[in-house]
Amino acid sequence: MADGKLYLGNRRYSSWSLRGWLAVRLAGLDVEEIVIPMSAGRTAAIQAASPNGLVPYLEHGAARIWESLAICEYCAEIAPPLWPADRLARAHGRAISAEMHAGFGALRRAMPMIFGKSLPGIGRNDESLADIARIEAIFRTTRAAWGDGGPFLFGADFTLADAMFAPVVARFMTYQPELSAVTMDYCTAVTAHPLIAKWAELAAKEPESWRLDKYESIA
Ligand SMILES: N[C@@H](CCC(=O)N[C@@H](CS)C(=O)NCC(=O)O)C(=O)O
Repeated sequence: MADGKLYLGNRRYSSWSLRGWLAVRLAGLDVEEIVIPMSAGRTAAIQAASPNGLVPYLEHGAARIWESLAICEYCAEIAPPLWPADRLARAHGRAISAEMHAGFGALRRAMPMIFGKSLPGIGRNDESLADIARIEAIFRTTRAAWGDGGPFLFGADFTLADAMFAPVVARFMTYQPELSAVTMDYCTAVTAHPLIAKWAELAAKEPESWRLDKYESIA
């Protein structure tokens, strides 16, 4: 029997669910995944299941954890290598992850995650492009300081910082803004990660009836 439950939204749309799911899977927690199809507005079944009415939401043993970043930290206590071993690198990883968690609203609004869809050129405005420029600076400076030895932000290991930025990579693949070679290489590596490939496979299998016009009508 599993040790708990992880509540998620549609894999096609729920960027925060992707972050929580990556953390839980990277930590190797044995939890049942419950995917709740999202509505156009607030989803009654999500509000009924989760204390803050949002997904991801993790029940693991007696622990009850909502908010993707809190789920990441819980998973890192179980699997410490999910943050970099070096204290300065770890502090930087937490800073950029917190920045992701708190910000980039313009990018999120203009380019919502629609996993597997191709919408090149859509969603570009001054604010979303400014968010993209800041994200590219994060990728560039983090990889320059700590990325030697592998393709991810902190080198060979896919850390929680990579998990926090994985939905941004998915957006970049969908909307294809102009990106530097450093960002493109990073996006290629994240997309090829086995857990991202697994998420893509499961997203593609979701029923057509789960699709939401508010996202699918973006063109
Ligand atoms: N700050 C939250 C954001 C979570 C969030 O906004 N989740 C969305 C799905 S991506 C949600 O549950 N929306 C409610 C709904 O669709 O009913 C976190 O980091 O977990």
